Amino acid sequence: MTVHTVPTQPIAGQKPGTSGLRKKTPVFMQPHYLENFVQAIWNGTGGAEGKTYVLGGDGRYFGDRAAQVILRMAAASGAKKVIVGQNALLSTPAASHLIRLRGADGGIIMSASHNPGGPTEDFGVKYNVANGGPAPEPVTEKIFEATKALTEYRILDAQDADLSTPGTRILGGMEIEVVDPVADYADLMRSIFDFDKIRALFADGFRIRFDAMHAVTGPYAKAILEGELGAPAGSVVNAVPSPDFGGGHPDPNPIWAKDLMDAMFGADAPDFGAASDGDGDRNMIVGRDCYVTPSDSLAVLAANATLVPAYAGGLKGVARSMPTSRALDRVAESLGLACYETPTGWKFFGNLLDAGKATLCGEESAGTGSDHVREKDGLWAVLFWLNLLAERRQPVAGIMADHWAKYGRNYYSRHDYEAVDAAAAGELVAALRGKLGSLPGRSAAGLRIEAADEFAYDDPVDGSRSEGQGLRIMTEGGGRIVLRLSGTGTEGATLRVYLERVETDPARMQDDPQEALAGVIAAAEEIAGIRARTGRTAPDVIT
Ligand code: VG1
Ligand code: CO
Repeated sequence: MTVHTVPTQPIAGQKPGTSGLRKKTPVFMQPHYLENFVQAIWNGTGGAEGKTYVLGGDGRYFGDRAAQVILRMAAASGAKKVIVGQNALLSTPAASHLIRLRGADGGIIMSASHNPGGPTEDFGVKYNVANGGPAPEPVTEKIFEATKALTEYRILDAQDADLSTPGTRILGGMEIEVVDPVADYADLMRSIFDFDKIRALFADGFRIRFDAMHAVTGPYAKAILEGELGAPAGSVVNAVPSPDFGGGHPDPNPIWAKDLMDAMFGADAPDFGAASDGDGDRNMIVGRDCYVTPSDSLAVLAANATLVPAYAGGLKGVARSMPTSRALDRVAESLGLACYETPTGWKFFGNLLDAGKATLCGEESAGTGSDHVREKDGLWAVLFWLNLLAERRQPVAGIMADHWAKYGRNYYSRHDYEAVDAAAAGELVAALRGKLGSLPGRSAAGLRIEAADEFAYDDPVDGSRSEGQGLRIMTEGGGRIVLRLSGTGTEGATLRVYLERVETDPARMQDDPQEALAGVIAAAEEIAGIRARTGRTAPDVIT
């Protein structure tokens, strides 16, 4: 087997975003595109020589081909070993766990997460570091710098490695260990939750519908929920990962998981519904006639954490991304816990988890997780809910009502304007940034603005500073408007507008968040001129 050193040139735009490098699949399939980025990962992280990596992905189109390229490149650069999920499948949290469990130097996850997959949809590559978490900004910065200085990449000339059965193979001088993607992850879940209690819940007739959205969580949910915990066969739907996610959009929210919403709000609804995304790190929670927003779910998990064996001793602290609602802060305050506010993206939680400053973290985009891995974890969140339902034996709606009565309710919604003209979106943000200083003291749509700024984060562990992390406008009565541009889209710009308002009077709580937020929505429009600047009359997706 020969090692080829292939001359190449830097390819513009290989800058990792919120979560790795994401592009349209045909872009990733262009000559040298994937190879350049993988070589830049090695070059930006001190080389692959002697290293052990974990490799897997969410099963989307091109993942099987990309895995073979990455393996041949790892072998050509002298890696010692790559641990690969069978058929190149690993959910993101399972990959994170495997890196930690095996003490690997890092890992590559082939996924564009909640973005659709297929020949004309999206593909992505993310590099995780030795703690199991997404590479932090200083590392992604080095990788990006390396993409700009490439002159060659190294790749082995070899047949495809057999990834279809567990076992050890040799590729050049490198060992490939193909592992069952589920087994180690299932062990970890067993060590965190009270499986006996959850089994008893199902034995009493509790019904769940878990929608794997044709994505990677299917095999995990089947094995754990149906196989081990005794949920009736058929509780997990859309359980077979498909390269284009059954033509769907594997983003677990009320829009893209509409089937699940219909089932949970229909006649004879199950007791509990859940879904996860393409790579299995997101979760959606819905009770019978009761959708739980991700921000509320995070707050409920924090408030009930001691019901779960692994967290019975209490939490060290909690953290949320800046746009996530402040429902978590209320729980933290009442429990006397530190509550950290980080920029969007899981990479910012890693240091807090490593330093033991936080146990539980979450984002408004349906991501929750804890210090058991260094990624958000969809199925973990579902098992957490099941554990607390098994303890409390109350409907989800009852748990939410109790929670709001005790802590108040943070009405919350995110309005997304997708594939907006990138220049127009940039101008919108620039114009708003320019007038932030003049907003405090003024009113918009009858709401008094108390403060406005652009969020920057000083990491309390390594001292690094991340600027330009979203524009925040605080209104009277604990309301908030946040605007930022997405870092995971692959077409034009996606403008995210996050809206929040607090209600502490149970007598004034209402059901529909859009109605409860009408004033804040009007204020956002008046302040930012979204319609005029984007040419849109309404958001594309409201969650
Ligand atoms: C989005 C979410 C963010 C999440 C990221 C990755 O980023 O807002 O909270 O961490 O996706 O999630 P952005 O930059 O588009 O707003 V996943 O499940 O796609 O890895
Ligand atoms: Co994801």
